[in-house]
Amino acid sequence: MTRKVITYGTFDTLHYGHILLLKRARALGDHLTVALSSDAFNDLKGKKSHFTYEERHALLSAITYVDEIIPEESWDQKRSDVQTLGIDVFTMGDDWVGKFDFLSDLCEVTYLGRTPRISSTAIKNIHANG
Ligand code: C2G
Repeated sequence: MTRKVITYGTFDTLHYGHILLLKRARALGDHLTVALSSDAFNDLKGKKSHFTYEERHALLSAITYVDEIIPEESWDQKRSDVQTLGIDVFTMGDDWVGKFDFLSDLCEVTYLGRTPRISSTAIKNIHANG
């Protein structure tokens, strides 16, 4: 019986914090789906990503821990994603701790420690300042 895991995010300027999150998420089961924030949803989140959805998708597709990628287009799709995809475990970095506990009637909900001292924002600042 395949134990399916899902996680959500923008994954802009992919970095080792993302990789460590995806590695640990995948280790929670046998299959990892990443719901990748669309460019339009990033606007809703107030996030301007450096790379487009297509570019971010291409990077994630190269990661061995990622088995499937779906678009994240709204805040409200998580419940239907979990049900439709038969998800057993929902996981996010712990900057989101508690925010998605409402899913716990459908699946396990777990939060993984964020990797310190690296973020897409910091990388963009390095890039901007040369
Ligand atoms: N992350 C991490 N360590 C970092 C940076 C990010 O573990 N140094 C994790 C975040 O906690 C998140 C994932 O990597 O679980 C993706 O990070 P973002 O792309 O910043 O995701 P976010 O914009 O928080 O999107 O519906 C949920 C949202 O789409 C989450």
